[in-house]
Order: sequence, then structure tokens, then C-alpha cells
Amino acid sequence: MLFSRSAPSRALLGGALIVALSAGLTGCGSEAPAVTVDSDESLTLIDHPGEALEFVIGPVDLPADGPHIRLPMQWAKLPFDAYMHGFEWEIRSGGGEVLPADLLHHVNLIDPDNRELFTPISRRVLAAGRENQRESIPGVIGFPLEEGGRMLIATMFGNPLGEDYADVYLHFKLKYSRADEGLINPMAVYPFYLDVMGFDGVKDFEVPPGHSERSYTARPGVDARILGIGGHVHDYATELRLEDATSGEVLWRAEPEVNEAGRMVGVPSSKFILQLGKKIYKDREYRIVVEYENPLDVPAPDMGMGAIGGVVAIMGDGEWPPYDPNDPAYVLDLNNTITAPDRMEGHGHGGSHGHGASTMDDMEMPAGGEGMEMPAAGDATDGAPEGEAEGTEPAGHHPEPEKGGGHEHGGEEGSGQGDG
Ligand SMILES: [Cu+2]
Repeated sequence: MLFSRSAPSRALLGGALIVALSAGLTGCGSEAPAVTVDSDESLTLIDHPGEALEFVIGPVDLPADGPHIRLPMQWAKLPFDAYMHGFEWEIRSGGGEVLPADLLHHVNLIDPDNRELFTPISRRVLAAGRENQRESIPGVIGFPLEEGGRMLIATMFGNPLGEDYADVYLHFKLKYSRADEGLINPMAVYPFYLDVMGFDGVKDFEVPPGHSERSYTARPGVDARILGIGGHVHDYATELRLEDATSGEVLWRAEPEVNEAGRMVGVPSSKFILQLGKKIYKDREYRIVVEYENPLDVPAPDMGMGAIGGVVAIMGDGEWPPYDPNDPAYVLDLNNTITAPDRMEGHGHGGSHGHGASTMDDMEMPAGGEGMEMPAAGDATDGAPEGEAEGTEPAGHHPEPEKGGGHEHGGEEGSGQGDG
């Protein structure tokens, strides 16, 4: 579904729809963070009727080679029911001039009112960065957006260019079709996300010399069919796969692409829509596995990651499990997500491991689609985190938890590219 660039109506949707978060967290206990909704002039929502909802985020000033600038988390409230079919974004000046895409580090959309497929944390809707400026899925499928639905938006700018930029805005368009506007609605699909490090804490880990692997096992919250899948790894990864933890059957396997220099370029993605998807069942366990072969005699400089993102359709009359606002994992994750702007940036990405382009930002879908990354909702029917991390690395190599921030892919940093 190509995005046709007709003249925007620039119908501003008004302050009531445009809200931002002034994160009022109620401690760090087991209560869900209280989210204070406030008006905020740094986020504007523009509807391009029948085409796209555009978030305009900014302005920020970005000094040459300056530090990453993470904006406070923002909220948008969706103005109507629709199906999302992809996105595209641009960086522009206040005067409308298109600026280099390098000025965006990443932007992540999170739906706090739905959960992930495999884990009880809030739904990762999409992650975009320098490597994926546009993604789309065929018009016959779409991610349902609900009127009044809340979308958390985490934006990080960066300026690796040797030149100052001032008055910089992100223009992010969610491409949509209105529900009930056609003869039939698209088939609903949902994003999902699974990480070898589980769903809380940092997402990168030390990669020792030689062979190592990491895995994580979890159950989906509903029977589903995987329609598209992609992944994200760092240098020296040799394989990323998703398998049935009981039978060992491999549902998806990818070997990362490397360039002449041996650096990771990306993870090939796959789509299964023509086979009606790879079925996964809520009473079965699935394991994500990443393998590394580090040729150095020291730990890999960029550390390691292993994550899968894709889209699923619910099977039969199954229902996505509701999120549990009191689930400790949900609470912890949302707290981490909301407070991320206040925390230190992590080691960032070395720029060598093809981030956005590779990880869940890279969902290829049929019909010439460019792919869309959408993590999905989850599992944990009884509220407790169900997965088990199974790193095979020597113990004691986990980076410090969250605080000093490694990357927070699952949550916050889905697609970021690095500090280069
Ligand atoms: Cu990474």
C-alpha cells in the first residue's frame, strides 16, 4: 500500500486529542504508574483524512555531534477506529525543509492498554529509526487502532552530523484506513516481540570469545498464526531462531547478513502469509535462541542482542489476553519506559549491527510490502512472568540492570541505531 502524498488537510485535531505525559509515578511498588495527562505543545496530531495520522514532535535543537536527546514520553489519543497499515517519517525544520534522517535516533510507539503476546508487558506497537523510514503491510491486513486508544510515544533525536541543526521536528505518519470504509475490513493483525533476555531489564549481554548462545522460553497468550517475522542481533551472531520448546521444531531461522568486513548488516525477515502463517499455541512453549561465534579473544565490543519481532493473527475465536495493570512485570516495565528519558543513555549502538533495519523494524510482508515491525501482546494468563531466561554464558556477565542503561530494546529503544 503505497502512501500517496496528497495535500494534507492539516486539520488540527485539537488539544483534547493531543496529550502528553507528565509522568506522575506513584512510587515504585506494585502499583501501576499513575499517568497524568496534560496538554503539551511539543506534540501535534494532524489527520490526513483516509491516509495517515501524523504526529509532529518537536522542536529540538541539535548541536553538531551532540548527545542524544530523549524527549519526555508523550501520549497521543487516537481519534477514531482505524486499521494501521504502516508508517513513514521525516525530519523537517520548522519551516518545512526536509532535514537528514540521521537526526532521528529512534521513535517507539507503545500501547499501555494492551499486553504483549508472549509477555505481560505493554504492547510494543512499532519501532522506527534511521534504517526504517517507512514500512508497510498489505491493505488486506491491518493493526486495529481504537478510538480513544492511548499511544505512548518515545522519541530520541541524535546528531551524528558535523553541523548544527535547530528547530528540528519529527513528522511521523501512521498510515491507516478507516474501519468500515471498505466493503470488508482488513484482517486484524498484531505485533509481537520476543527477546532472548526476557522482557525486563537490559537487552544486551556480554558475548565471550568462541561459541555462546542465549535463549528464552515463553508461551503466547492466545493461539495465533505468525504472518511475518524478523529479528535483531549484533556482530558475530550466527543464527537467530524461534522453535517449539517441546518438540524442537524450528518455526523460523535466520542467519544474519554480514558485509565484507564481517560486520552485521541485518537479519533477513520472512513472511508466511501465503502458508497462512506458522501456528503457535498458548498451551505450548516457544524458545527464541541466538547463537554467537566470537572470533576475538576478548568479549565482543558491541555486546550481544537477540530479539524477534513480527506480526500475528489470532486463530479461531481466541481472544488476546487482557493486560493486568497490577502485574509486577507490567508495572516495572511501564515505570522503566516512562522514566527512560531521565536515565542515562546506554552504550548505544556501535552502528555496526544494522539496527532498525534488522530488528523488529524489519518485518517484511507480502505484496511488495516493505515490512513493519510490530511487537505484540502476550501471554501470562495468570499474571506471573512465565518465561525463563536460559543464558548459556558464564554467569555474572549481565550488565547492570536498566539504570545506566544498556539498550532497552523491548521497551524503549526498539530500533535505535547507535551512537555510531
Ligand atoms: Cu541492539
